[in-house]
Amino acid sequence: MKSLLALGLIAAAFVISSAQSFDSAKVFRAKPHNEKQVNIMKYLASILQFNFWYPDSEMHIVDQMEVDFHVSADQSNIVQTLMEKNKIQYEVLFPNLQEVIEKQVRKETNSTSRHSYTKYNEWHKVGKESGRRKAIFMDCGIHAREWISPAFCQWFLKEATRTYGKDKNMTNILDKMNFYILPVFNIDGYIWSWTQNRLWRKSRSNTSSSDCVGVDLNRNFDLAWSTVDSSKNPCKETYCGSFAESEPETKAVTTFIRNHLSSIKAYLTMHSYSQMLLFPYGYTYEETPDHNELNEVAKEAVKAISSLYSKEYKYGSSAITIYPSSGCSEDWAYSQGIKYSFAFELRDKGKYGFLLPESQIKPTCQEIVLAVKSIANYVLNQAL
Ligand code: BHK
Ligand code: ZN
Repeated sequence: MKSLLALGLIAAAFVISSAQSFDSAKVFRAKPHNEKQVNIMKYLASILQFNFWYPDSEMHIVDQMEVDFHVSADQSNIVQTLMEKNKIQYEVLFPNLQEVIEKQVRKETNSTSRHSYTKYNEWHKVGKESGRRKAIFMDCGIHAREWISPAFCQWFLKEATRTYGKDKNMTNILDKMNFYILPVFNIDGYIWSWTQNRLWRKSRSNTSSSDCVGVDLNRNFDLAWSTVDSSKNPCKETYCGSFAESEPETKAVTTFIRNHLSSIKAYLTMHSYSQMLLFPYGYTYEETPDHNELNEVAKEAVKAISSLYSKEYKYGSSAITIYPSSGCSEDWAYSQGIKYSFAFELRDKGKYGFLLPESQIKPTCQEIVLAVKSIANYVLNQAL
C-alpha cells in the first residue's frame, strides 16, 4: 500500500515536472526596417530556435512587420546580441516567459474554484458547465422522403437566430438551454430522394448479401430492437439492420447523445406525415411511468400548434396513436433517461403526404416552432 502511494506520488511529481518550463525564456517583438534586416531575421530564425508567435514562420517575415517570437533562456542572449549588432529594432515583451505563465495559471485559473464565464476554465469545468446547462437534442430527416422534416430543422435554426434578443420567450430559452440540431440525419438517403427516387425512405448502406439497399434508421436503435414491426428482410422498407446501431448514422447520433446525457433533457425527432405528436413507447402498448406527464406536455404543445392555423395534431404514445414499432429513436432516447422524448409527425394528413407542397413549408414550420417552444418552456421549469 505504502509503495503504491509512493508510486502515485512519483507519478504525480513526474506529471508536474513534465510540463514544459519556460524559465528565463524571452518573448521578443522585432521589426526589420529594410530587406537586409528581413534576411538577417530569416537567417537567425533558421539557425536558432525561434518559436514564432507571429507570423507562423520566418517564411512570412516582410519589411516593417512586427515579428513576435520566444526563444529559450540559453539562446536569448545571443539572439539579443545579434539583433543589436545588426541594428534591428526590438523590444522584450516578456523577460521571463515562465513567470507570466505561472502568474496567469495562479491568478486566472484556480482548480478548486467554480466555473466562471469570465475566467479560463479547465477541461473538467468546461464539461461540467456544459452539463449543467440544459439541452434539447433535435433531429430531422431520419426518413429520406419526409422533406418537410429537414425544412423544419433549418427553419428552427433561422427562427432562433432571427428572434433572439427580440422575442422574449425565445431569448430566455436560448439563454438557458443549448439546442443540438441535426438537420439531416439520413444524408445519403436524402440525396437519393432528390436524385434517384423521391419516395426513398431508408439509408443507402449495402448491408447484406442481398441486392437490396438501405436500413430503416428508425428501426435501428437499441431498444427492443428487431422485436415488433421491423423486418429482418433487407428488401423491406422497415429493415432494422443486421444489429442494433449497425448504421453509422445511428451510431453517430447515439454516441453524441450518450456523451451529453447529463445535459440533454429533451429529445425531439421530426417525421411526416399525419399530424401527430408522439411519445414512448413505440415498441409496446404499455404506458411509461411518465405517461401522464408526457401526455400533458404533448397536450400543451398541440394546443400551441392549433393556436396559429387551427391545425389539429393528435397526441399520445406512438404504439397506440400511430402503430407499434421497435428500435425507434424516441424509445431509445427515453431509455437513456431523456424523459421528454417526442416524435413529431408533421403535415399533412395525407392529401399530399410526403409530397407536401412548398406553400405549406412556412405555416408548418411556424406552428411547429410554437410546439418546440412550448416543450422547451416546460423543460426549463423542471428542476435540474
Ligand atoms: C414515429 C416515431 C416512433 C415510432 C414510429 C413512428 C412512425 C414513423 C415510422 O418510423 O414508421 C412514421 C413515419 O415517419 C412515416 O414514414
Ligand atoms: Zn419518418
